[in-house]
Amino acid sequence: MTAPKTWAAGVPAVRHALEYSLEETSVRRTGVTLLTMNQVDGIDCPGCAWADPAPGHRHRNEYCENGAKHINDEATTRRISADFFRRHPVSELGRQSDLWLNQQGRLTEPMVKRAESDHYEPISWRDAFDLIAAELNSLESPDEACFYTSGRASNEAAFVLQLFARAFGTNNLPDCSNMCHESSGTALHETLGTGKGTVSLDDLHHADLIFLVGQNPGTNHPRQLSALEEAKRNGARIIAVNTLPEAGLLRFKNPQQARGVVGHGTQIADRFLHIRSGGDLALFQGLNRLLLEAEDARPGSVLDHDFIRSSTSGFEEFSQHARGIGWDQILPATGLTREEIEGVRDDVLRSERVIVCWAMGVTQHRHGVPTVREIVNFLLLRGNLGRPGAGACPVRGHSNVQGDRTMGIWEQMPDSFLDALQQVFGFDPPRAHGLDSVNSIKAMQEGRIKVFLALAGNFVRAAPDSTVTEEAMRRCRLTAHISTKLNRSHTVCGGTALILPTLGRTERDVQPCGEQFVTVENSMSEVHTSRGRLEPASTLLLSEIAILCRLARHTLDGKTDIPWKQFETDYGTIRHRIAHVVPGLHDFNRRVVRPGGIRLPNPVNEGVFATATGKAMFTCNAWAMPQAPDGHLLLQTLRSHDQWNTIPYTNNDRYRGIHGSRRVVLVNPADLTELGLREGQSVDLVSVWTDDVERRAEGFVVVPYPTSLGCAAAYYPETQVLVPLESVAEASNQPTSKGIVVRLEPSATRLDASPQ
Ligand SMILES: Nc1nc2c(c(=O)[nH]1)N[C@H]1C(S)=C(S)[C@@H](COP(=O)(O)OP(=O)(O)OC[C@H]3O[C@@H](n4cnc5c(=O)[nH]c(N)nc54)[C@H](O)[C@@H]3O)O[C@H]1N2
Ligand SMILES: Nc1nc2c(c(=O)[nH]1)N[C@H]1C(S)=C(S)[C@@H](COP(=O)(O)OP(=O)(O)OC[C@H]3O[C@@H](n4cnc5c(=O)[nH]c(N)nc54)[C@H](O)[C@@H]3O)O[C@H]1N2
Ligand code: SF4
Ligand SMILES: [Mo]
Repeated sequence: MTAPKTWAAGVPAVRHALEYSLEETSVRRTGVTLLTMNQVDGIDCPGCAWADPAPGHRHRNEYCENGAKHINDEATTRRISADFFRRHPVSELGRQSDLWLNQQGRLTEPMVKRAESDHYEPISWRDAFDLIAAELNSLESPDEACFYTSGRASNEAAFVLQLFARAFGTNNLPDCSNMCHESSGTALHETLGTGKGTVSLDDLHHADLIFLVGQNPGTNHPRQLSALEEAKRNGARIIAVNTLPEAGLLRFKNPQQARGVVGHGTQIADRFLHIRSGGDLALFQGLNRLLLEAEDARPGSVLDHDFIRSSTSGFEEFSQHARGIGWDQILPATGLTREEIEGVRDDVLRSERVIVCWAMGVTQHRHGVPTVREIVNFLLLRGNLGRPGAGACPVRGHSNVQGDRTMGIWEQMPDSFLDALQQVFGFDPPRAHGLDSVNSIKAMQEGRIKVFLALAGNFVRAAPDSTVTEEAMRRCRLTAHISTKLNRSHTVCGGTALILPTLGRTERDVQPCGEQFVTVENSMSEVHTSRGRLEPASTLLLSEIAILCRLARHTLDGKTDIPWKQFETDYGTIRHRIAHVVPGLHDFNRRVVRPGGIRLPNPVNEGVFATATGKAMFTCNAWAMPQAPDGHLLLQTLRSHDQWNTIPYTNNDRYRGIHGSRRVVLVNPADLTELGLREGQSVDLVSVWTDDVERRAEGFVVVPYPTSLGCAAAYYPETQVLVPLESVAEASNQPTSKGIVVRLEPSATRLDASPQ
């Protein structure tokens, strides 16, 4: 272990990215992919959903260290052949680590594992489609199938998948967003009438004050740091709210600019609030109370009365409720002093334009929805919505997670979308809401879901309660994964299991009508193209769209008039239909190829609030303070600097000074003393839940770390086993990957045994 870093990016970051790329791929492939990454007409980074600067303002190297790692993880020259599966039975693969499975390289041909066998064996594409179609058509109801999507899928693939699922007859469309920003979507829909953020990159550049709440941009959205640096040059102040002093929140050395490469870099956060786990609701409640009191003291000078009157509802009730929350509630819940919160109020009062950014440190708590609602209250008070330099910025994870939702990947799409599908395609889409991720697992457990098909992702590792989830998955009659790389979900098989290998985003996609591109939507609602450049990893790969269209043809067999064959040969024909279904994408084919693409309109920015009251809604949110009983801690499960979600790339976490192991638990030194634990000790993490089932993750090394008091941190997905399936956020049903009550027990596991 070394001391945690107090700065992010700069030269070592670029060097690490290149070291990783040279190890994984040939020099030429690395160069081709990186130079076209995030350029107009190039490959959209398959990493996070951060937006690109406007065309003409992009650097030659418009990517970050982690973007380079993600792209090279896909562009690896390692291959998994049929022989690999002959050598490795599924039972053995199931014992390998997530890191090892990913390191084996790209999947190259369709494989099947039949009920009586412990091996995957080759299968032709045609037989694979027949097999899935036969299973689907033998179901008693279409609702016995579910179709999972991970946010890397393109708009076109996502649209085709939901169309297939709905034409088949179900809205069972769980997705990774159920586990990611569902709490944001739920709260924003209710209060603003849209599930999306309201700001652009340009807004960030021109804000006076930016909050970064529960997010780690240095690792998870590195180019956000460039935007923050620009905002600071324009005079913005930045307030970071986090349970950990993350490297990227403190200092940033911009590798794209000479002054970032030498010197001390930019101090990003002007104010750092070292908050208790789950204290953000109370923080914004305290802040809102202070703003109301400042208005009392100087009437007419603090709140935006015009905006409140014309555009909001519920202010009076909210105002009364907010004044009733006492400092004896706010201070213990946040772990902050009153002076610290008053300091934030003063920053707010000095700022005309305020943006709040947030991510998993907010959404993955039991009270994630009320926390986002309270952030909205905060923005409404001073009219920080719908005008330049101000607004709500839920920072999205996967590169196209937002686009997938726009395309209809949601178990509860509104009737207006279903009506449009009906009009364009001439079939009756099912209207009853389908199953989300957690409810799909419950349905598998109960034998109500029999077929599971995934478009990308690693569902069994992304979902909570590993033991329960894996058992549920094994109860399915058929599991099928459209994937680029091997992961644990391929080893947790239903009666029959299929691997359907596909092109990655880096690869050239040639169809009978010529070379195709796809489109994606970033966190700021900009829809643009992505065009692969590399030769496909294998000649047997099909594109995601080809796989889905052929599956739809085999399954539906003439039951609809949907032109699946045409869709497969020319993706422009899919976009042509999307243009008639999705508001804001009219004339999609022509507009999307323009440099920079299309910015989808956000009704909030036009003063339109599609809420129950037709206005932006103030809400009254009950105060909450997550608490662990004596001898316990609140655990957050988070990402290291060297992983993509469920997939570790190495066992290091450079910015946090951790090397060589992921089975570590970060604990405040004062908590260690109180718990009688010491640095380097091996402990088991045991979570506590109402059902009395013991959930245990074995063999973690204790690392003293400046987390806030009472809060521990360990990596996901290794800690997934600890999160009870029943432990979900109120109203959004999102698993609580943060704020899990655990105790640390001295471990009986030998450290070198390195369990899964
Ligand atoms: N390199 C890389 N980039 C990624 C990903 C990846 O795996 N690797 N994943 C992508 C995806 S899908 C997503 S959703 C995003 C996730 O991006 P993040 O939300 O940044 O992801 P986490 O690693 O979960 O980090 C949560 C952050 O919130 C803080 N936190 C935890 N609990 C609390 C709390 O109660 N209050 C406050 N204020 N802070 C808290 C943690 O200390 C940490 O800094 O990243 C995307 N980008
Ligand atoms: N405990 C805990 N659990 C969490 C979280 C947490 O913070 N803590 N975070 C949650 C969040 S925010 C998210 S988004 C989910 C992530 O959940 P997922 O999106 O399901 O997981 P990933 O790890 O991103 O999926 C990686 C796999 O996607 C496949 N893949 C990669 N690229 C492509 C492609 O181009 N096409 C296809 N077809 N396949 C591809 C590869 O096979 C790879 O192994 O996990 C959630 N679960
Ligand atoms: S910030 Fe996100 S989208 Fe941009 S290069 Fe890095 S990983 Fe890719
Ligand atoms: Mo995510």
